[in-house]
Amino acid sequence: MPKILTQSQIDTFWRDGCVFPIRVMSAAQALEIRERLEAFERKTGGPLKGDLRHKSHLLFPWLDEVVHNSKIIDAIEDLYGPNLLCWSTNFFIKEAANPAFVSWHQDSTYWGLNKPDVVTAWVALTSSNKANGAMGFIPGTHTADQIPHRDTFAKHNLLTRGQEIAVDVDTSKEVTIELEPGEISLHHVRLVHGSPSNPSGDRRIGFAIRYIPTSVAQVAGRDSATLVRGSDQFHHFDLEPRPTADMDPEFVALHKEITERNAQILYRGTQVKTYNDPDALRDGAA
Ligand SMILES: O=C(O)CCC(=O)C(=O)O
Repeated sequence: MPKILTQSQIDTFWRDGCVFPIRVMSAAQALEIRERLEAFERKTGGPLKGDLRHKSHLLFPWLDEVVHNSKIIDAIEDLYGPNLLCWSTNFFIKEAANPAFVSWHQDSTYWGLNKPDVVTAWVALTSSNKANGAMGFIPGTHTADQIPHRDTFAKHNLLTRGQEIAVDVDTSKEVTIELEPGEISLHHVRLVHGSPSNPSGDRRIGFAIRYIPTSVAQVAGRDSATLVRGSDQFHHFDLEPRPTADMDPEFVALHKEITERNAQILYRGTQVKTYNDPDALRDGAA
């Protein structure tokens, strides 16, 4: 018996590689999270940058709460069973009238995980729609194996390496994921997806949470994750503690160590590392 998804939503996920919209909090709760983010940004003088955009749930309890949101985790359990880790989180912030975009890609390309049992809950903290650079995907492409990608390091590409699929993508089949604040989409790690820039007058903010069953392992180095449900009998990841205060110095140090280690994984085989560049606005999705 599924916990929150209907059988039809579960079937859609496995058939298309993506299911949406699923409401996991009210619009007012999503707005409150946006306000907390923007209060921090006002205090620190501008948009969240560099490694602060990654694994931010280790720095802010109000994001740790989103990662542990029971409706989200129920949905992940409906797909991947009761023992679950949050492997990572990434903010995808597209500023108003800004050229930032996300090229067509599969998340699995550089993550170093040993199997494609990985699902992203993309949490809309603002509306996300055709007018402000919503994500689009090509249904069914998650059933393909890993597709070759090329690194472009394109200036406005939000991905770590500006990587893009090295073959033609049949965009005639594209489906746009339109979401209201407080809704999520769930997408498979092998799904071909991307998003255009945001020409609108407001920011488009998504918080992407990457969940795995505890049986998944990292093959490209030591790694850590947060246990969000059940128990971990595999011990493939160091288990992360939960923050109780914003930017707690102990957690800031831990977060730095973890994101530096993750950068080694994401950028293996290349000299360029924009992930930890304090001025980078990249989101490091793959
Ligand atoms: O936020 C976007 O537009 C793209 C997000 C993405 O690529 C991802 O969550 O994997």
